[in-house]
Amino acid sequence: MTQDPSKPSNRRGLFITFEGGEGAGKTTLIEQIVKSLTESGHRVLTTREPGGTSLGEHIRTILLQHKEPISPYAELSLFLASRAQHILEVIGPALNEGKVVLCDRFNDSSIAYQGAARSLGMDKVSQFCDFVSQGYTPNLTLYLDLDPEVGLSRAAKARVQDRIESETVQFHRKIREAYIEIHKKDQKRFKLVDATLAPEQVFKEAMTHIKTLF
Ligand code: Z5A
Repeated sequence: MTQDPSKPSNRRGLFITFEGGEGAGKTTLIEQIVKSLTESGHRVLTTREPGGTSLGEHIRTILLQHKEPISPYAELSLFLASRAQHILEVIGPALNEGKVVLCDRFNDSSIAYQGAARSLGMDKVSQFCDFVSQGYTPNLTLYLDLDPEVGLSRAAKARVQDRIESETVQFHRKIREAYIEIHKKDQKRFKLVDATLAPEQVFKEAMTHIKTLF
């Protein structure tokens, strides 16, 4: 029987997502991984959430720059809308073509930020994420664990704070606690990497997990 390539279960590529609080070092790590995997002959696609598509980038601007208060339910819906389009236009096709997809944030961000920090409920948000992501579960998630105060100060040095970054430290602490809870529940997929280490060490640790996928 011929397999339907549009089904996530028939995908040929690998889906790796990156999670962490502000300034944890995801962008820095992804750049190193792309270089390494490309040099080893893999076809790699990097993308990010919210964003990754034309619709997603519009949504990103609203989510990060909107000046009026946004309902937590509206906020979650916007992140999920961006994700649905991202899967349709970018993630699904790349996986079906056999690429290694490196995605900066995915479902676990919604569970930690909207589920825990915005108090919508981690289980509830997880159910919505499962519905919207249609079976596109990451093969591996690398979570960069860092004290939020250290991450926020790294991010502040790098650029101007956006709407979510400017939340209280308490808000960011809840996000870290949520990620650690996800790690405890799903240690096979969701790997914790110590983000206090120097970038080369973070990269080395990340690659030990990635190599198990090939
Ligand atoms: N969000 C959400 O609420 N719900 C959702 O479902 C999704 C997202 C998908 C997206 O912001 C926001 O949306 C985010 C979550 C929320 N919250 N906020 N704000 P974004 O994409 O603009 O930002 P980010 O994902 O938080 O990334 P970031 O702040 O740019 O951090 P990063 O990519 O993890 O870090 P970096 O740019 O690699 O490094 C930051 C600085 O630290 C930089 O100067 C580096 O040189 C330095 N760095 C990096 N690694 C190290 C190490 N190892 N040691 C020392 N210094 C380092």
